[in-house]
Amino acid sequence: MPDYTLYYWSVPFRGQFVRAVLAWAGKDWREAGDGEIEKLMTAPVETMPVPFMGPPLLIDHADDFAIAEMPAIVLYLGETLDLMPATAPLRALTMKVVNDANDVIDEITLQGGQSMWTDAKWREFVPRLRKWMSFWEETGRRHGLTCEAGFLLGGEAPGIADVVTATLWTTMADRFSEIAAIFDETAPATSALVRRISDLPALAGLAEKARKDYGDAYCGGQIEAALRKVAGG
Ligand SMILES: N[C@@H](CCC(=O)N[C@@H](CS)C(=O)NCC(=O)O)C(=O)O
Repeated sequence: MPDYTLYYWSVPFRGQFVRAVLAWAGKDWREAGDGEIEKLMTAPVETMPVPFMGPPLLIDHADDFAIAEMPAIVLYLGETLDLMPATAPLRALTMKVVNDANDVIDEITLQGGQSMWTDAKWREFVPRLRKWMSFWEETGRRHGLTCEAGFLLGGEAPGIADVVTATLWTTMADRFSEIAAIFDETAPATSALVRRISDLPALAGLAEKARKDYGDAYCGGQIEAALRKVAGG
C-alpha cells in the first residue's frame, strides 16, 4: 500500500500542488476519489482524520497523521521529506510563495465560484493578475533568476518554491490561452523557469497523468466554464 492517501477531487487545481510535491519527492500515493471525499466531508467532525472543510487532505500512513489546508500539507511534506531550504528566511519565503499560489487560485476562481466571471469583471481583474505575476518575477530577480538559468529563491537546485510555482502557472497557462499570453509577457523569467521545472521527468509525468485522468479540466464546475469564456479555452 502507498505511504499516503490524498483526498482531492478529480481535477488538478488545489490538489495538484500536493501531487506535485509528492511526485517530485518520488513518493507513491493513493487517490481517495470523489466518492470518498464527499463521504468524509459530510461525516461527523469527531470522526474526521483531521477536522477539515474542503480538500486537499493528506494522510501519511507511516506516521498515522492527517493534515488539511494546502500550505500546511506542503509544509508537512517539505519538513518530513527534507525538502525545505536550509535557512529560516528561505523557509519563510517558500511558505510565502505557497500561500501566494493558494491566493492566486482563489482569486482566479472568484473564491471557488462564489460569483461568475463576466468580460467586464475579467478585464478589471487582469491588472491585478499581472501584479500577482510580477511578484514571482521580482522574487526571482532578487535571487538571480534569468530567462536562461536559476531558481526562484536562488541556490543550485529546484526547491518546493519552484515546484509550486511551476504547478501554479503551467497548470493554468496550459489550459487558458489568454493567461498564458499575459504570463509570458509579464513574467518572462518565471515563464522560462516554470517550463524548465515542468520538463523535469517527475513533473512532466504528473502533467501527462493529469491530462489522461482529468482531460482539460482545471477546477471544474460552472466557474471553470465562465473562466474559459473570458480567459480562452
Ligand atoms: N483553504 C483551504 C481551501 C480548501 C477548499 O476550498 N477546498 C475546495 C476545493 S479546492 C473544496 O472542495 N471546498 C469544499 C467546501 O469548502 O465546502 C486549502 O488551502 O486547502
